[in-house]
Amino acid sequence: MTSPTDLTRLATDIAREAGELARRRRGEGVRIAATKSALADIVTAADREVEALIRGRLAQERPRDGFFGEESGAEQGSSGITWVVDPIDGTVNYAYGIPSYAVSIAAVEGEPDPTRWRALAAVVFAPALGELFQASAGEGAWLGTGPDAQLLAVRAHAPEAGGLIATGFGYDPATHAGDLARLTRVMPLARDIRRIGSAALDLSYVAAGRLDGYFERGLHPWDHAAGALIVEEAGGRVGGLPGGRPGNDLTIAAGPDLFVALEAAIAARD
Ligand code: LIP
Repeated sequence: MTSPTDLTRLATDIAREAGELARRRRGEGVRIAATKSALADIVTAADREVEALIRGRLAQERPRDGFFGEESGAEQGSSGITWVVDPIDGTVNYAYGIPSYAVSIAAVEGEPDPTRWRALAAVVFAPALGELFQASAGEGAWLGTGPDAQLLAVRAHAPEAGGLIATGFGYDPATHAGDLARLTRVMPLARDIRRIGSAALDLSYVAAGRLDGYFERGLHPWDHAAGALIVEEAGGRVGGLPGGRPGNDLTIAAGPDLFVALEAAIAARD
């Protein structure tokens, strides 16, 4: 059985290659290839090209593994391992020329179901920012690789000042009232709010102590698969609806103390 660190090493090599392709294509100009769930939910030609590169390299290196990607769908494997991939997380940032976008690659074992899988390896690479976050199950979470890598730890929560909390809003305007109501319930816990526009980077920043917490409704498995393992390996908690796993209904990530407060505030009803 391949070790989590071997899977992370492979994911790191592929993420670096994919991220450089994304960065190069950005410099050449971005073409919107289609819209998906709403007019604001775009996919660029680079999203599709980067995912094809990732999928091809994984098929070459590990042909028996499954694949679950944002742009090209899912394919069951026979090895018990599935790769969950967002080729460019933060697509709107990417299209607008904002550098906060990332290649997100996770390897999970078991059912390719986010409520049941166990994450083994995770890489979030932001090529325009030159930062790579990675984690292997049981081996901690790191910024960078090799001897210069920095071990990550979530920030200890100081409730008196409030937390620096990130969130996001769905592409569908019909969901905004609920998102804003949820934000209103969280504000008493916050010193301020950040809206970065990439769930993979939001989660990686919680792991790095750059954010105290993050919550968002409407994420897909490829948005949170890698970042969730990075948070957990940095000593944080990741969940969804009370007692649940992260998912489309809700994703919450924070240090242990703030996680409990966020979960309660979001679940509270007036
Ligand atoms: C994005 C997420 C972000 C969310 C956006 C979108 P994409 O993923 O990373 O947190 O607010 O609505 O879902 O579409 O750029 O891969």
